Amino acid sequence: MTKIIGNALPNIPWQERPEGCTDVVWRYSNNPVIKRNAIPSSNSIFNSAVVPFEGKFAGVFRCDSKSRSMDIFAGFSEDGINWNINHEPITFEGEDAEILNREYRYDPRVCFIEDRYYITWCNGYHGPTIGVAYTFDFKTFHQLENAFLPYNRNGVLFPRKINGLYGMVSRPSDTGHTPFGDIFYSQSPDMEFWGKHRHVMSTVKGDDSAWQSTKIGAGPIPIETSEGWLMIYHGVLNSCNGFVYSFGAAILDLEKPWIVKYRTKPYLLSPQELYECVGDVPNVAFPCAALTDAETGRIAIYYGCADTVTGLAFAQVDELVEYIKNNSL
Ligand code: BMA
Repeated sequence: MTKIIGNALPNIPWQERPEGCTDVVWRYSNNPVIKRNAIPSSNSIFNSAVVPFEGKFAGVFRCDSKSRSMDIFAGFSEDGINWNINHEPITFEGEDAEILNREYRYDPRVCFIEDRYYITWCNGYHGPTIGVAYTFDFKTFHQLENAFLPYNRNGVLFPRKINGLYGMVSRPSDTGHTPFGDIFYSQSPDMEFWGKHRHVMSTVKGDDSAWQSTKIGAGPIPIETSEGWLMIYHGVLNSCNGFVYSFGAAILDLEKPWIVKYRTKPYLLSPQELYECVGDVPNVAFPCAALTDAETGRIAIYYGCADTVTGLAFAQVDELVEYIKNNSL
């Protein structure tokens, strides 16, 4: 039986798999949990990240405004389902005005490492790259150097040092709606200088696993388990109506996370419900966070739906890992 290596989270949001459902990942019946207009200025709230915080929950949310600018906002919740999102975006402190200058910010991830919460996001700096900051309290945020040169997206930290170095996966890309993209692993002694880059995995060519044939990108912070790092990631198919974003999962080696042990051939969840198929960008299921309870093996996945609202889905770690192994490419 696969175990999550981590903390218990007795108040994890949870709903049992619905009767008659055979899927390994199932949706919350009251989706979406965050509506597009949850704050007065927002056009849409999606691709957002949540963590346990002081016995409750906190998060960083992508709220696109009604002028269609993209920024990230802190928010808080008693139960992980009902959220109070600040009406003003996060302002960052830091050493260098050049780096603090805001072009745009989107698709945040939040990762607790050692004593603080690190935030990574897609940060505009002459094109998209990976911004990095930390906070202790979700009130004051300290911005560090951008991790990489442009162009890059989907920078996702690992929750502990591996072989003495911080680890991050990312997806080198281009300035636009990138028609390619593989996942790479990078390492850092100090969260500012990143190197020792390793290729993790590529798209799948042909129609063997078409949902991940155009580009792939890491989603939530990888979950440490007794079988390896459980990495939930999105994959993109290019249809005659444009990109379709689904998600699957891989198991990576614990000490060498660039080694892929298993990787799902079928998707785990694809856009099928109305709120995933209809919105500003139709047919997008884009996971950015997962809560876990090491005691029960429960996983709650937060994902952006149609670039408009935020949904919640659930899985049980032992079932999920078993499924990944039995349905691996
Ligand atoms: C990607 C990012 C995501 C978005 C997706 C689908 O390139 O911009 O934020 O969810 O496209 O539009």
